[in-house]
Order: sequence, then structure tokens, then C-alpha cells
Amino acid sequence: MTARPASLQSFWMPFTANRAFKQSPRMLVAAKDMHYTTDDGRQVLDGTAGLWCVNAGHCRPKIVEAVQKQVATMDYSPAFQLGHPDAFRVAERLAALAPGDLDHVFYCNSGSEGVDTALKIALAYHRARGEGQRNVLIGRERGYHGAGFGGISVGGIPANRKAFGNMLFRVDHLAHTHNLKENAFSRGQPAWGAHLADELEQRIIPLHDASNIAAVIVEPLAGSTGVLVPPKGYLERLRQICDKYGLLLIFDEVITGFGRIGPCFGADAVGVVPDMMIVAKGLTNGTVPMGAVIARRGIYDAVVNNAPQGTIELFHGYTYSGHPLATAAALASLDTFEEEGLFQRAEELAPYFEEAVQSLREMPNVIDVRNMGLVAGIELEPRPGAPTARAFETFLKCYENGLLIRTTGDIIALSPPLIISKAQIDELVGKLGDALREVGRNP
Ligand code: PXG
Repeated sequence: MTARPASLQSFWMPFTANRAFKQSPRMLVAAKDMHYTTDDGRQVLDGTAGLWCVNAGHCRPKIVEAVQKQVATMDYSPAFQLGHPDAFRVAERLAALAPGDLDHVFYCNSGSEGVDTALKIALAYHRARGEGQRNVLIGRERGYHGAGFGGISVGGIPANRKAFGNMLFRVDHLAHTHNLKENAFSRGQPAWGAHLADELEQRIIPLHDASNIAAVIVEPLAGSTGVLVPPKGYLERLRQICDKYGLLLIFDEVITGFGRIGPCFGADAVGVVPDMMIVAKGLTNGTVPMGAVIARRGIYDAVVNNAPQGTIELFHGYTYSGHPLATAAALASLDTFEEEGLFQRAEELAPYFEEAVQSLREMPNVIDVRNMGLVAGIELEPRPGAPTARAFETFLKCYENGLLIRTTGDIIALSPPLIISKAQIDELVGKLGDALREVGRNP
């Protein structure tokens, strides 16, 4: 048992119903491997890898030791005009992991900063090539690209935008790919929906003119808005259209990176090489905030070589770009992924996970189950007049019963650490099934 703080009032919690939470708080105080410990001493199976970030499981010794050692050796190193060796090492490792010629790495501290960074690099790239008029950015409905102004502008979540009117203009959105009528209970990538990419060529490009468009940004698999699995051929088609018209294609791999849905990145899972990739979360196994944009060589060359010698080529960066604790954590995380073969393990486990989660279609109110790699979305029929209530009640029941799930709207998202065992998959699905049955008894 750990004592509760004297007051919960001052902390303004992010993306949380503050008043409800503070009336009945849920506090975590420790974590190890697949479990959290609550402040009343209960073990909770982590069905979500924290917030999609703890891919190797919690408090892994190699990562803990690396961060401890680094903080005692060099706590901070200025990010501008000075370097430290690990920042270069991590960049080389990421360049080697990333597909194609994605081999230049710009650091930031979160997915949101990564999105801003990638969008700014896209604009700077076109400008460096003498096409500075290319400044329209194309996102997608139901896309989540973090909480910065750039991210909410290209993102497609109405609630994340409506209170903040003053967003980026010169933005347009593709339609999302979610369609229950065509694709309910699909396993892996659904067969229907590749044609939805054609909207880029048939509506958006004619409307804005390709010569004005800088980039298209999508998540290979949309996580936050309810696990929207890319239809077969869809991302390939986006790539072809972007190539045809000179648009940069940016994959936001903040959730899909590091073994979640493919050999390493979502790009690998679908065999599409984007022009930039944004990573964060799993990069440090969730331990130290860090994000990065991995750009193709041609983008780096255009921006860097078009600036006069001796001048700063890109006026962008953060105090904590490549922070020594983050790079130590990233190196140790990449080592852990590699030494334990975790990406391969995830691929091998995926069929078992699929069978287990698909069995939930028998549960009350379930209108879809979808999955790819070690991610699943379970969509519930909303309770009439009370959308989101069913899923949130299920979350609370699971939590009481020792299981952490995530919900968005009436969709449950599962994304366990890649170290999960088959027995733990059974436990996860068993507990979630119990909760769905119990919640199903309410009208
Ligand atoms: N892009 C994507 C695709 C994300 O999923 C971000 C950018 C922003 O990352 P930062 O590090 O700035 O939060 C995200 C973040 C959820 C959930 O439960 C998802 C995210 C964050 C918090 C909760 O779906 N994704």
C-alpha cells in the first residue's frame, strides 16, 4: 500500500475526465514486465503496453541500468552546436532499421513534436527545391497525430480540434477507411477499401493542384481512433499517387513502430517506403520521452546542400533533442528488442492473438473485432443515448478485475507488450470477455 497524495486538485490531467477521476482515482505505483501494481497493492495485466509504448515490457533491467548509468555520467548535453556519441549511435541504428534510404534522423521529445518536425521538414524541403508554394498538407479523417497545432490540423478527430479554432489552414483530409458494412470481423488487412486512396487523385489533387501540395500524412494503422487496419493495397496506392505528383508521403509510426504490426515498422508490414517516418513511444520503450523523424536521404540532401556552407540549414530543434537519457534508453531498448527477437516473437504470436481476440465476437454488443500484428480493436454497439458508456464501463470492470485496456468512443483497443505469453493472452481475453458479459447485463 502506498499513501495517496494529500490533494489531487492541482494536477490538470491530460485527456482525462478530471472531476470524475479525482472522485475515484486509479493510481499505479509500480510496474514489472507484463504487470502494473496499483496503490492498493493489486496486480494489473497490461493489455495496452502503457499507452502503446512499453513494447518490451516494464522495467527491463538493461534499459533501467542504461538510464541509471547515464544520469550519473552526463545528465545533459547541449543539443545545438555540440554533440554526444550516443545521439549519433542511435541515429545509425534507426537508419539501419528503417527501410530504403530513410537514413537521416532528427530528434524531438514526443510524437507530437515529431509530427510538427516532419511537417516543417516537408515545407522546408519543397522550399529548398524552389517549390515553396507547395504548402498544402493532407491528413485523414480519424487520424491522430498528437496534440500540437500541426498535429490537430492534419489530424481528423473533431473533439481534439473544436475548442482551438486557430489551426493551420491550407489543410485537407482524405476520408478514413473504416467501414463495418464491408469489413466487419476482418482478420488482418481487410480486402475492401484500397480504392479509398484514389480520392487523393480524384478529388484532393484536382481541388488544390498538385503543385501546391507538400505532403500527405497518415498512420499506417490508425491506433487512437480505434484500430483502423489499412485495407490491402491502400497504402501502396497512396505511395503511387504521391510519386506521380511529387507529394511527400509521411507515415506516422508513433504507434506502429517497433514490432507492433510488422517486422519493425508498419512500412515493412505493407512493403511501402514513405519519404519520412515519425517514431516515438516504443523507441525508448516508454521510459524516457523521445521522438524522431527519419527522413529519406534526398530530403536531407535537398535541405542541407541548398543552404550556404557554414550556416544552419534547418532552423528547428529542441533543448532536449537527443537528450542523453533518451539516447541511452533508446540504445538499450533497441538492444533488448534485438537480443530477445521481440519483433519476430510478435509476428509469431500474432495468429494466436488473432484467434483469441476474434473469439470475443460472441460477447454481447460486439459489432466488430479487427486485428493486425499485436493490436486489436473491439467495437461495441453504443448504448442508445449514451455513447462511450459501454466501453468505459468495460474499462472500469477490467481494471477492477486486474486488466488494463484502452477505450476510445465505444471501441476497445488492445496492444500488449510484445513479451506477452500465450497464457497471458488467454487471461487478457478471458477477463475482457467476463467484463463484456457483465456490462452486457445492463441495458
Ligand atoms: N502520432 C500518433 C500516431 C500517435 O498515436 C502521437 C502522434 C503523439 O504522440 P505524443 O508522444 O505527443 O503523445 C500519438 C500518440 C491512445 C493514445 O490511447 C494514443 C496516443 C497518445 C495517448 C493515448 O490511443 N498516441
